[in-house]
Amino acid sequence: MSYCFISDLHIDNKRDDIKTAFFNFLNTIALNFENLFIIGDLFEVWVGDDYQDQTVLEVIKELKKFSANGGNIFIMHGNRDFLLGRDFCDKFGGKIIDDPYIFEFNNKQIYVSHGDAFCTDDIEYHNFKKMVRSSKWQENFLNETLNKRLEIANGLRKDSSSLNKNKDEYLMDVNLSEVESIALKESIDIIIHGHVHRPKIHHEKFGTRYVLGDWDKNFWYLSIKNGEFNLISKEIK
Ligand SMILES: [Mn+2]
Repeated sequence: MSYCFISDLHIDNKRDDIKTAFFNFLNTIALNFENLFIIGDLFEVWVGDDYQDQTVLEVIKELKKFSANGGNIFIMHGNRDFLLGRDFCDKFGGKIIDDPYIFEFNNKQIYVSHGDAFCTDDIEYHNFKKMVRSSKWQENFLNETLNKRLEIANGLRKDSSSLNKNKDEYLMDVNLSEVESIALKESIDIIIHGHVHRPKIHHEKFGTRYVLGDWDKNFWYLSIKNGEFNLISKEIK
């Protein structure tokens, strides 16, 4: 079995370069893998599966091509696109997976998460997450008109970026004791996550933690093929 992991593309209609890099990736590198895992923040924002601009339609088309070639697509929610739903995934035959997603590979327990759940020092963010992940909030939000939802999402985005500006660096990274305690509790050997935009391979007490990078000047993916793990980055031209 071969697996490819990506996260934090933050696609929106302002970054054509990233969209294009993603489509190139899907039509070349990704074809070498049976399973493509997009583990959060494929999109910069998601206000409901009924929102479809040109960018969204193109993404659906390219993902559909990938599954038509026999590839499996797994989608995990990120902190920005947590409203991605089954309607969206059905359009290209993708499957939504829970965060965390745990699977066994070569007798190793692999724990896959977007990564925001590890950042427990950022209490403000976790209170916000608790609110927007409640079914009540989501139901109310999705009942608003599309324009109203876009307006609310814009407001939330501005709030969070101004809050984050004043936050200490450590708040924006994982809390290592949280990571260790989860790994211990679930007997995990390998953790794969994104979110923090600090791509790196960490050798922790429990095993290895692969942190994916966000797509910006470079794109990042974790390749699991022939039993080997490789965190790879290439320039976006
Ligand atoms: Mn994120």
